[in-house]
Amino acid sequence: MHYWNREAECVDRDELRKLQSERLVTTIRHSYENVPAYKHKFDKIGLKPDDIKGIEDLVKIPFTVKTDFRDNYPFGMFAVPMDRIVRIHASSGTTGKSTVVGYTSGDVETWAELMARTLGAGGTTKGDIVQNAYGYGLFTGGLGAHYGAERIGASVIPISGGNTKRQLQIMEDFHSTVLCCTPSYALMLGESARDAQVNMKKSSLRVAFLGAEPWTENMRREIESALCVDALDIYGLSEVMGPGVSYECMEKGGLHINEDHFIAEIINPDTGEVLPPGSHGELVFTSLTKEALPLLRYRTRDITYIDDSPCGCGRSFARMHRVMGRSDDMLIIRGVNVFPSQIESVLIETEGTEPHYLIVVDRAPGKMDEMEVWVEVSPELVSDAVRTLESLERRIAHELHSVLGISVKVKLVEPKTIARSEGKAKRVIDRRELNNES
Ligand code: DLL
Repeated sequence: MHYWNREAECVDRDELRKLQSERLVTTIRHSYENVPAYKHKFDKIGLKPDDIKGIEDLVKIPFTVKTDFRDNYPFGMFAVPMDRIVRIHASSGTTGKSTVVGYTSGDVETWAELMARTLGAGGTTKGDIVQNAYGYGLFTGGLGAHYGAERIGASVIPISGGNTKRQLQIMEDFHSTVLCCTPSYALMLGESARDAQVNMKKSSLRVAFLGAEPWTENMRREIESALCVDALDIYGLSEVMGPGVSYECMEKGGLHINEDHFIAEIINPDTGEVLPPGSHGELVFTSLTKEALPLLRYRTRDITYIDDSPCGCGRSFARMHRVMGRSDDMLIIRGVNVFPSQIESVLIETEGTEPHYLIVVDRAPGKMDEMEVWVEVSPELVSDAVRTLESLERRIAHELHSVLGISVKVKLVEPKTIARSEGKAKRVIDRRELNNES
């Protein structure tokens, strides 16, 4: 039998609302009493924890945003003493400072349960062999999927990302039945399998749990046919927990939100106004059970809509449509969050370059994302030896790699070749065409 917590996932929606209200009240008190940043926000508008009596009072609570993490870097958002923290993860922040998140042992337990639900919704059982190609490390993907698979009792192969040839070899030799990785990596594995003439129809692989970056229905079709699997979308973000926030079932009609642990809202990103179910807008989460890092109305910047109609699978949790875009300028390159401001800060500190640059992102069919940064060199440098220019290129690429954690191609261009703009500068050309379909 595959893992399925029916009691939680098929809960009656009236009961769910009651549970959310109770848990919200506890979370508010915990946040107010233990996180000065939250207390400060409440006090500033004269809001008392007692004013929040249930979910109907949610709108009174001020939003939390990514910069709150930066302002309280590294551990200021934690609501428990460090001796209760058993795990720390981090993801990129807007200015190069990471967003740091912490977990108590209770939080790690909850995370494992929610990831078990996620993998269970695609039919994972303890008999499965899970090839976990999400990166292990500060990124939440690797350990998140790992603990979920272990919770089910499946056999986990902690292979982490990269080394495609080896991935395919292990997949064949170990008879992996489940794959966890980013959708772009799944595409690449599919392409490499085809090139190496691996017959995926004969492979044991059955299902893939893909997330950490936006993808499309077209990509789903390609991955499903290249790898001969069901490809399911999984969503999450470090601040909320990591993967396991929402997950697709085999109906493939949107991602069920783990509503007994998180309240989701959709707001107008410009005004902050809460929008009714079915409206497109920015996704906002409030955590209900988190101990180390309670999150109150956290603005994800992810654009989607919520469908609370019943699903054919029997789960009663509302579904979010696959993420359709972001309301800020964050790029996700091979699953890694990248802000143009991080690139800008590297260029500003590099002598010999002008503050004019262009970021070009592309993804050839079946290939991984590529990022190229075009940088104008200073007029004085143009006449210099090719060697000087090459070394400048290498220096910038090296610096960008150490700041972003991914490799980037750098192309030096002549002065005044990057188009100037009078309005908002267009710094990014994203050719991945993710937004042309839903
Ligand atoms: O990407 C957590 C994760 C790991 C999710 C593995 C799924 C699988 P962060 O690095 O903090 O956390 O990045 C969070 O990634 O706000 C979205 O913009 C984007 N994202 C995550 N999952 C999806 C998805 C992990 N399924 C940011 N579709 C989020 C589209 C996604 N975007």
